[in-house]
Amino acid sequence: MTEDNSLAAALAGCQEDRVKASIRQQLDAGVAPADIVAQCNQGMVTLGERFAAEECFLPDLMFGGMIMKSIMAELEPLLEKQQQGEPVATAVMGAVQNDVHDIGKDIVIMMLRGIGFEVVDLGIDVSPAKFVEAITQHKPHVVGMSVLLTTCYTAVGATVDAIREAGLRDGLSLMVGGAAASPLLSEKTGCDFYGKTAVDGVRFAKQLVGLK
Ligand code: B12
Repeated sequence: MTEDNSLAAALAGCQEDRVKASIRQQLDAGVAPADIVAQCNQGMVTLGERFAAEECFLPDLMFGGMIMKSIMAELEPLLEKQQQGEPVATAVMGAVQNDVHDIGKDIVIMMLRGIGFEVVDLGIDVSPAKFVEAITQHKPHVVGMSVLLTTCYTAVGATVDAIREAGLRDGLSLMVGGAAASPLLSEKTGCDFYGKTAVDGVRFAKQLVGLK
């Protein structure tokens, strides 16, 4: 059997030194930072599968998360800033109530900022009331909810309902993403868009404000 020497495999195995060496090597070879992020996403998915199969445990998820965060800190300044000057539009993003996973949400934020959006990051475990408060204050074009736990499905619906009840739904676009999200969840909860990846979310946001 041949050994998998990929970056994704190194991250899925929480092999920090191998992850760092691979990233350095790829950056030196001119690989685009966004491609490196995509390989890391795959590694995190595999790490989750190993956790579900009891091949690794919670401390491994935590360590994997820490490695991924340090990768993002390194790559963020390298992701091409395509838009300078005044923000082109505003977005509000958060991980829904009871969900503390923030790596994917932060990638979406990083990419939206890269195309010139001003992004209000509400963080993790964001209650419906907090989303409503931020929408009232910042008047965003788009709101993004991140959900990685199936137990948090109801939090997506509760957030959409709270936004509607506050009279803020008209003219506002709602997108949902994260490992537990799906087109069905988006449809059932009354969102406008489901994004499988951060790139999908950015494409949706771009098209909303007429950016090419
Ligand atoms: C790392 C990790 C953790 C870390 C999180 C660290 C952090 N700071 O985020 C810690 C250790 C805290 C953790 C805790 C738990 N976790 Co966890 N975790 C993961 C893991 C391995 C990786 C998540 C990740 O960062 N992926 C990488 C990012 C880049 O991917 P992503 O978030 O999906 O985001 C991408 C897209 O989805 C998209 N996206 C994300 N958000 C949005 C939003 C919008 C609007 C758009 C358009 C796109 C978008 O963009 C990103 C890039 O393309 C996943 C496995 C998986 N398959 O996701 C399990 C996983 C999500 N966790 C799981 C579980 C069970 C838990 C715990 C309950 C474990 C426990 N027993 O305590 C707790 C729950 C804590 C809580 N209340 O939230 C399960 C969930 C199962 C389920 N069906 O609900 C998973 C799927 C693992 C598994 N296979 O069992 N976890």
